[in-house]
Amino acid sequence: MLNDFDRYPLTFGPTPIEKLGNLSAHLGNKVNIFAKREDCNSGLACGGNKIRKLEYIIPDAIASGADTLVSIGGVQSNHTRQVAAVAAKIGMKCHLVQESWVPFEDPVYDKVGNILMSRLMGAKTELVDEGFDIGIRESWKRAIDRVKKNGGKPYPIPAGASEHKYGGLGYVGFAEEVRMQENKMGITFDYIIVCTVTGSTHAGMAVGFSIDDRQQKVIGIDASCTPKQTRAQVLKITQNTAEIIKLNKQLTNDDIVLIEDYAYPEYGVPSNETNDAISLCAKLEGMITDPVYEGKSMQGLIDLVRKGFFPEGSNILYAHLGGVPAINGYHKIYS
Ligand code: 5PA
Repeated sequence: MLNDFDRYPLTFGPTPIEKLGNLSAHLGNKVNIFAKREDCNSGLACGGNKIRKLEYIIPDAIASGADTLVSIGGVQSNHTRQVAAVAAKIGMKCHLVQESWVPFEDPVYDKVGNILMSRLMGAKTELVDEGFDIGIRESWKRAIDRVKKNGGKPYPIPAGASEHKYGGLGYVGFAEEVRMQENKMGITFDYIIVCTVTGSTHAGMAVGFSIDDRQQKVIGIDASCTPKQTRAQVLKITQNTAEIIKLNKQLTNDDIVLIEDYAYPEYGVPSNETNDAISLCAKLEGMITDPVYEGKSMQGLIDLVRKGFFPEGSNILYAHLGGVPAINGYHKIYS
């Protein structure tokens, strides 16, 4: 499906799938839970889902003759950290707009974790006092103009590398990779759990798993707390991605499964239940999830298992998309 597209290798190769046996047992062995470790996909600054997406975007950036990647996210954005790492690796400059998406007060929030790593990799980090929005932002447009004015050649990468023409391709590849691994393992995953915010991870999976009619088994757990906008963006990227890969199937709103119940109290702020899930998973599996994204999808997974959402005996694949560096900004919750 992806043979027509250039790919710039930034990952180690197929990510491992491991059984979360202790978590499955803790939940009564009614289902078999596995994790696909996208958080271990690359040596570039701890990796994560954006590295897989960027593999299909970077060839276009290089072909454009750009010298500066310009992107945007919250102060503790994982995405911007991964853009900074890729810029360093390919020898480009990097300008990051870091907006105040999260109302979390801590004196070190804008100094540790992701933003620290981005600075270490040479990115310019511009702090902007604007609230959360996954859409196209004025601050980002201004940053692109400023790079131009200063004689640079910007290559714009939107929030989460999502609303980019090639943003969905990486996770189409994820589905192809899972099918290959299923063949080797001799099992089939009945459900795939994914944390959804800017949408191209979920969208790519919906397209990729539609090949064997599993798009409605991709269960998006919303972490944006603005689910209407997130759902609309997932659908748009799904349809765009389906078109460019010439999928001969029409995917509609019914093909996007997005559960809204776990994003509270708001984007970037964990609930007590999210923190319980993070702690349970850490203690049982030694697997760390973060308070903004993966902790919420882990909470969703655990709650859905407890509620009997999945038929007994189901094989469930939890996509661990990365995000661990942000926990440093939230140290006061966990110390
Ligand atoms: C992010 C996103 P999508 O944005 O593709 O829906 O992915 C959600 C997601 N897990 C899931 C982790 C660890 C993530 O970092 N992060 C954003 C960021 O700025 O870091 C784009 C929001």
